[in-house]
Amino acid sequence: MLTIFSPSHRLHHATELKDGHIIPCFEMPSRADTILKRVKDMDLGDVLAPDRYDVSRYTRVHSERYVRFLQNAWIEWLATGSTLDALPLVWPVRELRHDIEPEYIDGKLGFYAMDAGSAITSGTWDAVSASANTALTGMSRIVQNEKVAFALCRPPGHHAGAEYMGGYCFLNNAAIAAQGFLDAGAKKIAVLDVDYHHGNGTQGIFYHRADAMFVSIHGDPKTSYPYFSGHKDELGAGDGYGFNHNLPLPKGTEWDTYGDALDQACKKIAQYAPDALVISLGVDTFKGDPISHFLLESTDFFKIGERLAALNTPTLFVMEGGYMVDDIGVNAVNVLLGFEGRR
Ligand code: 6XA
Ligand code: ZN
Repeated sequence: MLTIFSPSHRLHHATELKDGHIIPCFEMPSRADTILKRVKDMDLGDVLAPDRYDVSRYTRVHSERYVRFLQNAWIEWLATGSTLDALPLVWPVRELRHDIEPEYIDGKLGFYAMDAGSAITSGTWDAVSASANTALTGMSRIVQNEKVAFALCRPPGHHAGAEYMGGYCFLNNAAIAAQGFLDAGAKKIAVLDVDYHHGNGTQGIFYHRADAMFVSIHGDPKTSYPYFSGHKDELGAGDGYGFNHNLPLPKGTEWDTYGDALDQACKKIAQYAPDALVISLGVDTFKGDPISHFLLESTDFFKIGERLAALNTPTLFVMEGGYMVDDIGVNAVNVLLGFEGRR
């Protein structure tokens, strides 16, 4: 299996607010480097650098003004005299105005963010554009007849919506790649999100559409981040009604329950019969993950890959979350080895 990887991911190295402290983000550069090392140690296949793509590929799923904001935010932040990470402090909730984009960077940060978990730093744009290009390159290889590819994206993307960042995500790599498949001629595409956290951004991007099915297995939002999406009754709207499926599971879920949910998800996807499948691959479902609450073992990740392979559909894996840095390489690559029938 081909892996696409860019060292530019290291340009994004941010902080986050946790328990009243500003700490280095759990979403840190060593994550992707650990996975890459495991890809090489296990001889998964060739590792390629991403091709370059125009921002017009990103604005197929994000608004132009949001992408412009991401490109300019760091310069605007520096102009205020700040030198530390740019974090939002105020949000347009409920009855507050969100029809006028603020002109000042503090306002823009809140306007374009769902949380304070996605600090912008000097290298953020270069890293997130390389990450989106990583997913697009994997997509393009599959269009050129590769059966499967692994886009080792970092930063992740599934919380990023059409017009907002959040949860360590800026550009929605999986959605950009899914749209890329459609633009290259696919009629139907499915995105299956197996990260511990609901992929609210991907859901939102495709919520009104029938040409993209979104299916997600995740921690129940009643008790897990992102709290405000991922319930069972979110089934899509308008033309998209019936093409969105959420399978929330309680904290403490182990393989047996997880495997049943995965079977249900695979059944939905098989019925839809997409031309290609994008997997939002989070391995924060691991029992040792520091910020998540499922209890999968490292060997369970092989089984995820085996079940996905049985769908017999061209498949692009797009890396999302997973924070137990020592084990993340083993767990992510176990999914890919399982897909290839290697254990
Ligand atoms: C709050 C936790 C964000 C979760 C990020 C994640 N800062 N998403 O793993 O998949
Ligand atoms: Zn996650």
